[in-house]
Amino acid sequence: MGFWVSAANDGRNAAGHVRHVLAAAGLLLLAACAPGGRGGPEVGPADDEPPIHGPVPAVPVASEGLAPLEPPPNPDFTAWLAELRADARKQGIKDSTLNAALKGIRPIPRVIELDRNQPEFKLTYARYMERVVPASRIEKGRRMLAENKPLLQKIGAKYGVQPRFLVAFWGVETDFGRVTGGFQVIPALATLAHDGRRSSFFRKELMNALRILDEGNVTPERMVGSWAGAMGQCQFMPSSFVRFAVDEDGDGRKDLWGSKADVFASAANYLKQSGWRGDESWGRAVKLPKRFDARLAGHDRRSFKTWAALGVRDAKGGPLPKSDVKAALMLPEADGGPAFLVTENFFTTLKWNRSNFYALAVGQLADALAAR
Ligand SMILES: [Ca+2]
Repeated sequence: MGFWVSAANDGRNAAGHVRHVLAAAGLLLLAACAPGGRGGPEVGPADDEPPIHGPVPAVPVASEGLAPLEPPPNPDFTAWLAELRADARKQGIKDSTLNAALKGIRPIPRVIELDRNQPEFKLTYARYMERVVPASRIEKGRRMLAENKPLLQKIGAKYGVQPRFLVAFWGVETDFGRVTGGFQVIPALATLAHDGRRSSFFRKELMNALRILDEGNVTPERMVGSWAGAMGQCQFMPSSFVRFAVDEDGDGRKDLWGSKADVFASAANYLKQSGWRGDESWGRAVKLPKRFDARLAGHDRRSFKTWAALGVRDAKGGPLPKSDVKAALMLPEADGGPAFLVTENFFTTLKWNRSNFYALAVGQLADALAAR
């Protein structure tokens, strides 16, 4: 899913780094879609559009690697495509699907440009939150929650994911289905798979995308997404689509572009399979005592009781709940700034998108949707 802006590169591991490098390209796409910057296949968001994110499947970095940065020479695209096609056919994908999906496709130079020019940058936490959870998004999210209430409640109960979280993911990913990316996914993934930088990762995603077409879920024309192939209203990468997408409305197609039932259920299924706890929230803002040892922050879980004994208070300075629920201390800014105690659903959100900022945005948007 989303290869878009995420500024919280906590550097935990190389896979996270890949994700963040990929995610960083989002700003460029946003810039590319600014008025006047439009051209080629993009029909993306305006330049003031908050960034979009999404789950990204694990990248086996050791074998894929970020290096070498200079791509090895690739065969001519047409020859490469013929070989890919033969491989897809061997894997059981129908000729009719391959004809429809691959006929006449060409590499998209813009995709290479976006993949190559990923700046090192960092948004501050405050700036990130302004962009991802503006007041307008909270307002719209409340409206969406109300308008889709029966459907969300049904799906929420079935999968064990609270409706406010489903709406929060939907809002942060695509502004509730409004901005789903403007690239044809097959040519975009073919461009990246043919290119030398992360060929094997994107080739697998391309095969999964062909499989999705082969199942008749969507036509190649309607299969649009981000420049790196994150698709539909919840920005699933093809591998996530194959693993988690659901035909909830029962029309025989998993339609993550046009069916809200399929979108909500697929997101809920992803979260459920990743360990979501439907009877817990995600965490809360807290206040630290003066001269607090910031080295206690990180992924180590301690009970709320233990945190209270360490002097942590709720955000307004009151006592923490006397609870045995385990939480980790998250300090999104290096020095000072806000502090949060986060519980298991926060870490499940990191499986969707490995960015602390992202997970804090989803949690706080979900809270804002519930508060009136
Ligand atoms: Ca369906």
